[in-house]
Amino acid sequence: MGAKSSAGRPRAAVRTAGLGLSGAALLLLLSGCSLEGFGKAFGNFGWPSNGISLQAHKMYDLWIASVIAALVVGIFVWGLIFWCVIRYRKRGDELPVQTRFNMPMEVLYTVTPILIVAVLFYYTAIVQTDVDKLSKNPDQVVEVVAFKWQWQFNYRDGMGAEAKTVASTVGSADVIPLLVLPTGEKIRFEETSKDVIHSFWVPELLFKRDVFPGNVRNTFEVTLDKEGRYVGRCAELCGTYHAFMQFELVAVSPAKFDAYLKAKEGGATTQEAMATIGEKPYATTTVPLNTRRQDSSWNQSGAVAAGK
Ligand SMILES: [Cu+2]
Repeated sequence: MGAKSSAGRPRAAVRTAGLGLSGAALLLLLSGCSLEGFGKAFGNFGWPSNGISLQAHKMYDLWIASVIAALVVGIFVWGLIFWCVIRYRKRGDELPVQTRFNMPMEVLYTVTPILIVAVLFYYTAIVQTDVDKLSKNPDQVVEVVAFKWQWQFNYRDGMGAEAKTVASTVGSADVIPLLVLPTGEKIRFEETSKDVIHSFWVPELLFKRDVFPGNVRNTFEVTLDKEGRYVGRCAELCGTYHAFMQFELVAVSPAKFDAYLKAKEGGATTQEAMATIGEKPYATTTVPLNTRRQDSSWNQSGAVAAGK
């Protein structure tokens, strides 16, 4: 009897594992075999799906693939738990066989998690390296200058602090600065701050990087793949008017971008240059905050209590 049941147990475990794996494979198949299709079918598993850069899409894929790996392991473990609960449920008052020091099992449940973590680490390292990768010859170089409490964007003729600015846009309390950039090109950002630490953040890039004062020049690159207008913010609390530090990323076609930059180089203002490429001259995703405190904009408890 003993020999028969010990041969049956591993087979049942293998069967449960097989069921779990084929279930996960079936789900993937049904979702159209793409990570994006699978993710969309399940609400992207909480990951922002509105990325607008090649880097953002890679991060999305890593997340969905990690969740699938977790689900496969989860289904397998749930299967084992339920199998044990049913197969070894209490049948009498007799003490079951006590097993200890099962070497193969102990090796298995030590090696398996290490393998899983190693594989997840491997793909994370690949995607992270890719997101952080700097090309030798970026198509555009933009110097991001942060200051209390606005942004200046300098279009440069080369890389590094020694390169020259060919055109620039600066924000004010009244006008949100527009960061016009082309799609499909490698854009390199070089960040520097005039005062304290700020952080350049466009939510749709799924990326932000701190902007340091002094001789630290943080750099990163993105390749945009979706035209449109996206709000940008400062993501590092930098003082009283931190919330005023908004800008707008305007992703346009390379042809439009070239025309825009040419107009700027010719001395046009940002608004005039936007008009020449048929784009709205001011930000559309956000508006400057009202700096003047009035009853209507000063929403402290006093105004509320007064019924205004
Ligand atoms: Cu800031």
